Amino acid sequence: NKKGFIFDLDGVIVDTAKYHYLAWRDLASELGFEFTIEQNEMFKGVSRKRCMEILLDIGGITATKNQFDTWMVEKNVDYLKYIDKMDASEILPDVGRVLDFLKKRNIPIALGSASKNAQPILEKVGLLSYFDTIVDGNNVTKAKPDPEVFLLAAKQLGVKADDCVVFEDAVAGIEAANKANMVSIGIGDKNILSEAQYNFKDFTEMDDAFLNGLLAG
Ligand code: B16
Ligand code: MG
Repeated sequence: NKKGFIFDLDGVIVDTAKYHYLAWRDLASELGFEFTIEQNEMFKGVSRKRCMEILLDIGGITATKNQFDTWMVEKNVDYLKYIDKMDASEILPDVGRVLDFLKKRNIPIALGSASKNAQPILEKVGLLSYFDTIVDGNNVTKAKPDPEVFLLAAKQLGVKADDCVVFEDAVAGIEAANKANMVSIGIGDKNILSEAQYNFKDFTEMDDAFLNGLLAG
């Protein structure tokens, strides 16, 4: 069967979490409270709106709908300033090697991310042309752990869900991949991503033999 590969963005291809953190921290400080790097862990893989809700919770702030939307826009404008400076040097180790491996074999590749800024980020780091389709926060209504994002990616690749492989760094993303009946591969801490079918610290640990096994399986 034809296989398809789906990559999450933040934490798998690039570490945009550090820029999300700076932008949320700027907003928190403007609102008069501290937002720590530890608290930022909760924001990984989570939609922008949900992050905003959690941030206000942390600050003990009740916002009107108007304030909520204004602050969310403000955070994103700030975030875009950070990502504007990104380039290929920010691609995580060996992501390029794995993408090349798949491209050489004509394997369809999708992005499956919660971010609404996915396309400009891929453009900035020069990886956009690898992706046959991009499914992101602009295309889905249900956030991970709902499998919608990955199921839509499979559909757009023209590959059956069972024949897709997902690379994810967030617990909710692994859960979404499992619900979609896809092969789930955790990138990061295997104790945190314990529900993943396979675990790798990063792509430097994933060799061609493993990738060939996925293509054959
Ligand atoms: P944006 P992923 C996620 O990316 C981030 O991990 C998460 O922190 C962020 O809130 C979310 O994208 C939405 O991003 O504000 O750019 O729309 O891991 O799903 O690629
Ligand atoms: Mg992620």
